[in-house]
Amino acid sequence: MKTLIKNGTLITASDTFTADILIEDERIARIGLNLEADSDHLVDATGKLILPGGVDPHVHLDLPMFDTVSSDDHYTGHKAAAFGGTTTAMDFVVLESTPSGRGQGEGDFQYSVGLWMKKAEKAAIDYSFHMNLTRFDDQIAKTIPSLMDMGIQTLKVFTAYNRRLRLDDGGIFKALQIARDNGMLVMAHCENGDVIETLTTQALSEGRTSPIWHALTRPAWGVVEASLRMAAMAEQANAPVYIVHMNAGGEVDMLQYARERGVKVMGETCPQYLFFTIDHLQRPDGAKWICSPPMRTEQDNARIWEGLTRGTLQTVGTDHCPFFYNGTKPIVYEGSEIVIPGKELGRDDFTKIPNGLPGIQDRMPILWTYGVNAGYITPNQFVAYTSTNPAKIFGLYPRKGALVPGADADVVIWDPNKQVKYGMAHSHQRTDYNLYEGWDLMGYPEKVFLRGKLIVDGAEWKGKRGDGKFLKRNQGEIL
Ligand code: DUC
Ligand code: ZN
Ligand code: ZN
Repeated sequence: MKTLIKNGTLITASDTFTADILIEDERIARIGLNLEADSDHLVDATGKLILPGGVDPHVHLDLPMFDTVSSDDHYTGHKAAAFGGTTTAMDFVVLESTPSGRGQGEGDFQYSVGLWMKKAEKAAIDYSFHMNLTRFDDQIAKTIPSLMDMGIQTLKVFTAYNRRLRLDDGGIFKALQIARDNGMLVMAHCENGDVIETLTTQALSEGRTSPIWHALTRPAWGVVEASLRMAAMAEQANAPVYIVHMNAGGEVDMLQYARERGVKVMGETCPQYLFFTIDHLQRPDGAKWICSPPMRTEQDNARIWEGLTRGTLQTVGTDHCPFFYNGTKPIVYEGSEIVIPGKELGRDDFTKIPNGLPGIQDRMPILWTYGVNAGYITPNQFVAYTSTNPAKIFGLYPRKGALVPGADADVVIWDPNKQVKYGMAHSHQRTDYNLYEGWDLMGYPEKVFLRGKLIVDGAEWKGKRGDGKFLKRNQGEIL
């Protein structure tokens, strides 16, 4: 099957030029001027932009949390992603123990990946996994490299969530060394677990239970300090590290400080840290903005923008981890009523509010209007942050994140003049609210191809469950 897209303006991470693209089956076959081919489909993209499909390096689909689960699964979350121009998503495997018991190392990894593979059978876009490294012992250490055989070359570590997800610094340091020796990459959630634990206990004992206390018990200095600590450990291990969801201005300062000294540290931010502040948690519906790390201040927003403008940061992911705001009231999704317990679980206690926000669909359209149109980043930086850089860092480039012959034909036709009053009316994220309700957008995906198949055509969904493929990843690049 051949599709010829004529006269579009191609935007890559480095160039902008007018050309035609010929797609043959699942790949880009040719790019050039005045291409002629007897194609099955001809698309006139005059006045439109052509982008490589977005790559979201950080999502949490079907993730059990507290007494519920994140409300998008590998079908609904992927469908929403596609409507926002994203054609590859990476989520995190929870490290479980085999039913026969703990400490089996490779067995636990295989078992856990198997559970996630099963969940992802309904995938609608391409996907891969990171492994949450939430325990560390000799057996685990020995078997970490076996993850590479499963196409997983990334380990996520946490400096917070004491006694649940956190590793001590010794474990993190050894994980960095193992990653270094095997061409793997450590991703780090940086907060200060001890400070959070102490402040949370104190807040609860003083009866402070409202959403704002979620932010007040997770101070910005904790992430600043933890990010610098992580960069310092990476340097001492001579390993690269990727810091997820950078949220504080001081954290970007630490990233810049470390990178200027040659430390192989890379940083990701997410749209919520560019637009929202701790004040949103003071609203009556403040629970909608509860995620970890929390929202900060306008000064932090500004410093993170500056990090994107200057290129201190490398990627924009989403940390998409949606929950219903009112999980007692059904919504209609694809014609069926659905309700999943959500933020109301923590009505009387902020520590019981499931942590996480929707954003997998919002990322590219919101960043285009409020990043590119607003003059913070160029269209090429937009492509770099949302597609090419994540593809490079996570070992998918140039199969993903590139408009070149031979690449997967994950192609977005983007209408830069399309005006949209954004919000629930446009959202396919399976939850009952959208953080960007009523925001005016200019520029929006018009058609989205996944490996040559048109899966989004305007407002029409043409994809289906099972269209998405698991991507075995190679060693990535250090940017
Ligand atoms: N933070 C969240 O808010 N949700 C999921 C995981 C995380 O780190
Ligand atoms: Zn995290
Ligand atoms: Zn996350």
